[in-house]
Amino acid sequence: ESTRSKLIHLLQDREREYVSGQVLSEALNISRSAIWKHMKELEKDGYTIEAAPRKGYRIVHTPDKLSANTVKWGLETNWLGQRLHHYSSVGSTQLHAHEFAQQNAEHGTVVLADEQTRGRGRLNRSWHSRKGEGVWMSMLLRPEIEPHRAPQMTLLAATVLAEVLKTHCGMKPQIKWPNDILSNGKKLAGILTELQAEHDQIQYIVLGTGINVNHEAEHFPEEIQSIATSVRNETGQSFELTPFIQALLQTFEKRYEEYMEHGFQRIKLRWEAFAYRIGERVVVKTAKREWRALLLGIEPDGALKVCDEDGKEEILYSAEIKWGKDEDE
Ligand code: BTX
Repeated sequence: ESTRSKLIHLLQDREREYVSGQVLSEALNISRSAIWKHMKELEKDGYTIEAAPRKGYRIVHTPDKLSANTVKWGLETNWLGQRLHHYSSVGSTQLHAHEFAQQNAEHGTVVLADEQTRGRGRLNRSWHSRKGEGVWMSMLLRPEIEPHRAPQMTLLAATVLAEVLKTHCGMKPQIKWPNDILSNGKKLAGILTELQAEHDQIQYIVLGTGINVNHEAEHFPEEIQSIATSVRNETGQSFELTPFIQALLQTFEKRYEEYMEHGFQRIKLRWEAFAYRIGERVVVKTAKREWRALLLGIEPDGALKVCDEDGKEEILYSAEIKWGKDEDE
């Protein structure tokens, strides 16, 4: 844990009370003038700090503003997000993460932006990423697994998103295989997993997540208004992005380690707890064809299992599922 985040912890533990420079300097093992410098940095990130002679320091206001510092301070992870880059506006956080990866950035590096002007989805689709209203984030991962297991990372990320939306926001999210997070059938978040592999080895994965948090319904572009939703839209409540992102990173790190240690089985169970439309009739679409099928569930490796109208079962590694309104798309 960095000195900064320890400092934030110390001040936040005694909410609204003064902590003396002496106490801070002893707890952190740095000089009182170094403490002063840290306080100035905190103010740059939007904290309001009160310094009173003989009493010490206290936080009067914690900023909602997203920055590398506000996310890192108080972040309880060992490796995920300990290297963190934040931008106010980018084309796509995915591209930045790929660049960092090629410059040998370490496992767990995170890229965040307030806004994306060219946010992307799968198959070159675009991802609307309005300024300050959502989590637009890419994580650089260097897992030691075989490339064919990379799609499991998408399912892992989906369970983490669903879990955090449930515990942090009190929602009942659903997962649509492989990568959509829905609420009441509308799209709340998406995941984009991009893999760089060579000689049958994963070099790195850039895992992008886009979550609509504080959008009002009319903030979405017209063409997706009927299919998109946000946390605020669903719960009637807005959420500060910083603690939400911290919860995501903390939960992701925990589940990732569980996956590395125990394999996909436990993730699968969690995934199934949130899975949507299992046992129901849907339309399945692949690059080659489109057909009606029964959604049976996922296989031990995360692949999708469906059954066509003649009772023939099939296992699919890449496909889209449609139902209801979007069946006719
Ligand atoms: P996807 O291909 O499953 O979904 C893309 C489709 O979703 C679009 O064609 C559109 O219909 C719809 N859509 C676009 N924007 C939104 C939105 N904000 N909310 C709901 N529906 C929308 C999903 O791809 C993967 C998205 C990953 C986004 C993250 S954000 C951080 C990172 N950077 C980046 O450029 N992409 C990822």
